[in-house]
Amino acid sequence: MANDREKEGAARAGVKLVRAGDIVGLGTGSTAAYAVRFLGERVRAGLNIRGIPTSIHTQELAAGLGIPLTTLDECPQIDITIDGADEVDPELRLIKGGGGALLREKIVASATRKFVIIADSSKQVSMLGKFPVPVEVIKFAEALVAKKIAA
Ligand code: A5P
Repeated sequence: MANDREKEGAARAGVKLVRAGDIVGLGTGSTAAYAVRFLGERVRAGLNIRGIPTSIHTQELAAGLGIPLTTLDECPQIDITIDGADEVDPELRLIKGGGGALLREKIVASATRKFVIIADSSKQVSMLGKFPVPVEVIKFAEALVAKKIAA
């Protein structure tokens, strides 16, 4: 419950950074979902932005809230991305991808000018690693990646 209030507060603060005309990367997970909902409120109040979702789940949520969506093909430069994290250390290093959207999240992050992470205090750790590090592998590279990880 307290974590939910923190997620909500972080999401509100993140969404305040979005400006008219921005292409916005939309993260995945329960914290990012708060941000998508707040962004939907701003869009319904007249804010002109387009979103690029990092998962099907976020795509459906955003579309249902009336947020106009676009693609990396149309807009290869993203102005701001708002996303959650699984762990954050004091140097602001992250573990991400626990929600199953790692590949798209990394692609969107790499195309983003401003990357905003929103997280509640349960995500703060002194050292990364309690949360398992997610690895997402395409079928083509499966055997090779398994071998490299084992090594
Ligand atoms: C999605 O793949 C992750 O990177 C999420 O951002 C992460 O799992 C955080 O999710 P919650 O906000 O639900 O904790």
